[in-house]
Amino acid sequence: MGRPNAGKSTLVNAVVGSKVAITSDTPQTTRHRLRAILDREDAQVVFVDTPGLHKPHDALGEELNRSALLAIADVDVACLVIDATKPVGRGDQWVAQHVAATKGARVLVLTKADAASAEQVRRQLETARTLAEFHDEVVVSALEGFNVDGFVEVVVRLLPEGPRYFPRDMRTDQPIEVMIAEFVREKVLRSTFDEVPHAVGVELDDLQWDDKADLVRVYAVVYVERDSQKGIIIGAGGEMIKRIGVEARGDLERLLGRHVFLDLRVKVKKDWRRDASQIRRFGYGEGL
Ligand SMILES: Nc1nc2c(ncn2[C@@H]2O[C@H](COP(=O)(O)OP(=O)(O)OP(=O)(O)O)[C@@H](O)[C@H]2O)c(=O)[nH]1
Ligand SMILES: [Mg+2]
Repeated sequence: MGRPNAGKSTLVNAVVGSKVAITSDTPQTTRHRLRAILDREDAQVVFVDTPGLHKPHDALGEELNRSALLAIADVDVACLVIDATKPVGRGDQWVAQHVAATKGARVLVLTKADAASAEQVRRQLETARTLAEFHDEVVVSALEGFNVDGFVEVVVRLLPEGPRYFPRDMRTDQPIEVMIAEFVREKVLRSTFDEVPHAVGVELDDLQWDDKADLVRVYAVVYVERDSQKGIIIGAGGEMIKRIGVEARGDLERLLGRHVFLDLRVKVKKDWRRDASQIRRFGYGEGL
């Protein structure tokens, strides 16, 4: 659990060693709870990545918070993720209250240590420790892989014994269609600024597996809320959407292990973030 942009999804990817969650500089990147599975000989750990808890401004924001709070209800270990580079504030306090209320163990995770000085890390830990009672604490850099193993060890030690819940080769519980739409959305987020990334929703129109050509044809629609946003995403002479497509295709080929033909369209769906049924259609919040 953590504020938007704290580094939760980056940490989850680092833990399982592959990209299961999308990440970006834009707060509220993650829009649904997702599971990432780490399988070892002695343990299987199911990490639950959640949307950042924040003060919601629309129906989408409310859904994101609801989905995060539902996720924390039944975990064995709740991790409070704090960004080492940002002052601990009311947002963190609020998240910590929810972490403190869980029935399982609690771990304080200070991340982005690579971007903070030793002194900053020390002070940050001192403040963060007062937010709740923690069973353990750990400092990591998910981006540089610093102490990610240490984090996993802390979590494994706190887990109760139980069965393997997932097949040993399964990395995530997200359907492939959801991952494809999310990978496309990530590239849009990373190419746009201000209000635009928040107004973007991606829907998969069609997915065609062509075994003979060792190819997957992906037809996706990028939805925005205004004509002006559509113009920004398409860009002058279609430059922007072309670049988004090239970047997304690279990621999708790694994900699917095949050549990918990607057809991207941009459409306007006015004020979709206020529309609960549309939010669910995209699969955001608890819509999965
Ligand atoms: N320097 C540094 N940057 C990091 C680290 N971890 C994450 N980041 C960056 O922080 C930004 C946010 O990371 P995310 O993993 O998307 O954050 P999140 O907590 O999942 O955010 P939401 O999904 O919006 O709640 C991205 O630009 C990451 O590259 C880290 O260990 N070091
Ligand atoms: Mg995230």
